[in-house]
Amino acid sequence: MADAFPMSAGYKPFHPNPSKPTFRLPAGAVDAHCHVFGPGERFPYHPTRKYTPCDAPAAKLFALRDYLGFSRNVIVQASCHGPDNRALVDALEQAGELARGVAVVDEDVTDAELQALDAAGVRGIRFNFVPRLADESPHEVYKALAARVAHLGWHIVVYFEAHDLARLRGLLTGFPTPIVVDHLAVPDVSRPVADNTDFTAFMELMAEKTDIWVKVTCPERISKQGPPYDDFVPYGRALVDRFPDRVIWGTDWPHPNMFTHVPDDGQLVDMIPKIATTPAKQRAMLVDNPMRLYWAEGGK
Ligand code: 0GY
Repeated sequence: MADAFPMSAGYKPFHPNPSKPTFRLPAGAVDAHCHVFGPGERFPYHPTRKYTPCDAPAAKLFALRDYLGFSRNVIVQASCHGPDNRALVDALEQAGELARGVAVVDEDVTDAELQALDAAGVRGIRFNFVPRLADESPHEVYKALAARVAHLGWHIVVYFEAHDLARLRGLLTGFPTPIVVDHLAVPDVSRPVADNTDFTAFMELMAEKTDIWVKVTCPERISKQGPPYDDFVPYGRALVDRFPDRVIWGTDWPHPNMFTHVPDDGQLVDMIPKIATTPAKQRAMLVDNPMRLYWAEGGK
């Protein structure tokens, strides 16, 4: 039978057999950026998607969580499922208290649907400003959605690239919710940290607005050098050192849109002590911060 959802050309599936990390994660560590994809037969990919991933079902994610030594996951809706959050909700229902979610919704979402997502464990919505992944909506749409989810105590996750900060700054700082920025705001890591004006502008924004958080994630797609991603380290460390209470970390499994290489999740975990250089910083980034953001009512 023909595959209904053939992967995008050149797309590399996730690592079949990642290494066991030598770094021991602190008890209660949260993988705060990961995805579930399909399986397409049960949860079809969205007609508006810009890529078709490999299936990466919840059972595989939870097996990886246990293998790497994490306790919990924050599962982020990716663009290939559009605003159809069924695969996400199914994963959250399977995980119970061990996972929270970030959904994607459009302006037609009803309050009852938002309430149902909240009951399933969703604590935020994601706005994707990366053109290769999503088409941008009029900014009024984002403002209206942010106002609606503020009532639920949720936050907004934003994915944009460093050069776009100046354009988006006014929109982002107007949201009445906390903001969580994906993947360090995607800096150009080929430049020294101190000479990178886009990154400096982002750090200044974080200094000014104390309800902006950042994910120190995705060396596999931000690094220009490839594994072991040494060029990513000074950028991650700069954020952890300056904002230790507002950084979170995640694997980004199953690493959508990798065309250059297949990341080894164990190797990604082994980067953590290079970025968060003391046990106190590691505990903040991996446990205390994501628990505050996603399990504010207390985790079991
Ligand atoms: C990520 C990164 C990517 C994909 C998506 O929504 C998405 O499809 O976020 C990417 O291709 O950079 O967050 O995992």
